[in-house]
Formats: sequence, structure tokens, C-alpha cells
Amino acid sequence: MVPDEPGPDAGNRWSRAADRWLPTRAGRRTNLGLLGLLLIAGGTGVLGFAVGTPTAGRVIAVAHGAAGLGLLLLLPWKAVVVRRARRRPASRRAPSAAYWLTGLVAVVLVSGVLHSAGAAGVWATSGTPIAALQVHVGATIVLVFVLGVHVWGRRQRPRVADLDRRVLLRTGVLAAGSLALWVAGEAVWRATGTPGADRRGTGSLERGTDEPDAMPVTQWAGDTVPQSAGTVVEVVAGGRREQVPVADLDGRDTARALLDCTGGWYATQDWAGTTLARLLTDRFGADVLADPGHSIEVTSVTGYRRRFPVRDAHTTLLATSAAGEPLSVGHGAPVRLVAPGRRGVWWVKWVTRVELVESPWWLQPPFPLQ
Ligand SMILES: Nc1nc2c(c(=O)[nH]1)N[C@H]1C(S)=C(S)[C@@H](COP(=O)(O)O)O[C@H]1N2
Ligand SMILES: [Mo]
Repeated sequence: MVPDEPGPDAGNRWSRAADRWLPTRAGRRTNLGLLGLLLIAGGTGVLGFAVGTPTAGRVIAVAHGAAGLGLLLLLPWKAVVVRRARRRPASRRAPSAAYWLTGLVAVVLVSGVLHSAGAAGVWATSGTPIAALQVHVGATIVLVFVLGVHVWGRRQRPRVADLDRRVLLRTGVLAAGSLALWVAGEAVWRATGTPGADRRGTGSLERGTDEPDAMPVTQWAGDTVPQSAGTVVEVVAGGRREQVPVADLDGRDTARALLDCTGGWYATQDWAGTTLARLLTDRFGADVLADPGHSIEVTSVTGYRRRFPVRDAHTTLLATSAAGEPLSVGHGAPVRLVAPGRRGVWWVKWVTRVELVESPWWLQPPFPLQ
């Protein structure tokens, strides 16, 4: 690490010793490398919440972890850039955004590593532990704003010359080094037997498989458990509508499926209810699902909603029970969606309405707004 210098006097002994050992060619490429890693980490972080399938989820989670850890590899170079900036007259020095940035990146990195180690909570306020992952996401949101300010002030346009062979080679070395750090981290979790060793590909930890009561009750940002949910589901397609009593949905179809919450936990249950395909085709005929450009919108009594491609209709269940017991209120009673292969945010609870709509499923916010 770089010894903290007292001021702009560059000539002292520490500084000269450091100059000899530290990388000499630090500069815009270091900054571009850091920005690239941050963008990869941020992008894969958001994608990781959207993707629910194991293989894609794993690739994204590994890229996310490696990009985050890769920042550490560029630290010695960045230290030189910072040291140089500190020698400039005070008026031209980095404003305090840079210090905030350093602190925030540290919080994001440490909370990310804690989560991957399997830490359930980092501290408790009034008995509810705040998950490391919540700190990670919260600090990232603040980081995005501060980083925006910091980068905007010192925009550096990539040049064609940045694509020479040496740079490509270094990029490869950085990528390999980042991956190696990630692998080393996993090896440590394994060797020490931390809970993080048993993470799912998405990074989630197991909580309450085959025991719905032990499974966490989780709300997406801002939604709350309703006082009461109706006992009828309104089913709509092509201008026709039917009121379906929830009792009619009981146990006609079953699925053993895994709920993986972006909050960092997962559980597998035996769910029972009725598939969306059966619900719709029984009432409106087989043709109702024929157009692949259509989608199925599932709405909660709270207003929370998600739209699904019609191809999902055969695997997606309106479930009324888990592990042979009726759902609890927290888990979506009397009826909730079970969407195998999709992250928890898609599993709409307290369903009141299922509608076949003529627009495609991707015409919706990537995450619920409620
Ligand atoms: N209506 C509604 N459904 C919802 C949510 C919500 O906030 N409101 N949260 C979703 C999220 S993020 C997850 S992970 C699962 C959690 O289901 P559980 O509380 O039964 O464990 O429900 C999903 N369904
Ligand atoms: Mo979730």
C-alpha cells in the first residue's frame, strides 16, 4: 500500500521508495479498467436478480463476484493515480466525492463478500437482522449516484490506441486474475465450512425446504401483507371474464419447485393448485394460448403484478397449498403463483386476477414497481 503522504512535497524518502515499487504506467487505462469492472459488476448484479435458471444464474453470479474482486487487483495502480492527484494544487484536487466513493466501494465489497460467505445478517435493529445482501444493494444504489458525479467530472474517452495487443493481453490477465480471486474465495469457504460453501448458483442460501413455516416471508420493496385477500380469482381473456372460486383450484396439478428470493435465500416445496394453462383453456378453449405474442398478467390484491409469456402457462401454477398444507397468509393465502425457473419476485402472492393480454410479456418494468 501507499504510505499516506503529508502533502504535495513529492521528494521525501517514502515517496521515492514507493515510486520504485509501484506500477509506473498508471493512468487513464487504470481508470477505464476500474470503470469497466464496476460496470460489469453492476450489470451482472441487476441481471442476476432477473435470471432464475441455474446455469445462466451461475455464470452471471461468477462474473459478478469476479468483477467485484477484480477491483482489488487494480488497487495498487489506482493508488498511484490518487497519489498523483494529491500532488496537484488543492483547487484541482479530487472533491470529496472521491472519498465517498472509496468508502462506498469498500462497503459494497465487504458486504458482498460477507453475503457470499453465508452471513445471515450484519447487524440487528429491533430484532430484525439486516441481511448483508440488503447492505450490498443499498450501498450500491448510493454508489451509482456518487460514481456518476465522479466520472462525469473526469470523462475519459476510450481511444482506438486502447485496443492494442498489450492492452488486450492485460485485460485478459485482469480477467484471469479476477476469476482466480473468486475461485480462491470459494476454496476458503469450502475449507472453513462457512454456510457460504452451500450457496446455490444464484448465490442464495437454503431456508425452509419442505417446511413452508420455516421459509421467510418476503415482500418486494414497499408491498405489505394485506388484511384480507378474496376467495375468488377473476379470469379474463378476449373480453370474457369468469369468477373462479379458489376452492376450485385445489390440488389438480402439482409441482416440486424452488423459490429463490433476490434477498439471498431459497426453498423447495411441493406445491399444489392449478396450472395457468388449465385455468385458461378449461374456460376459454385451447386456442386461448395459441398466439405466442400474447402474455398472461397475474395481479395481486395489493396491486403487485407480473406478466408471463404464454409458453409459461403449462409450468406455472396457481397454488393453494405447500407441503400438503394450505398456504399461510404471509406466503400468499388463499392463492399464489408458483413460477418454476423464475426468481421469487415473479411468484405473485394473494392473486385476485389472471388476464390474457394481447401485448408481449416484456412490455413491463423489469422489476415490480410495488
Ligand atoms: N403481492 C406480492 N407478491 C409477492 C411479493 C410482494 O411483495 N407482493 N414479493 C415477491 C418476492 S420478492 C418473493 S421472494 C416471494 C416470497 O414469497 P414468500 O413470502 O412466500 O416466501 O413472493 C413474491 N410475491
Ligand atoms: Mo424476493
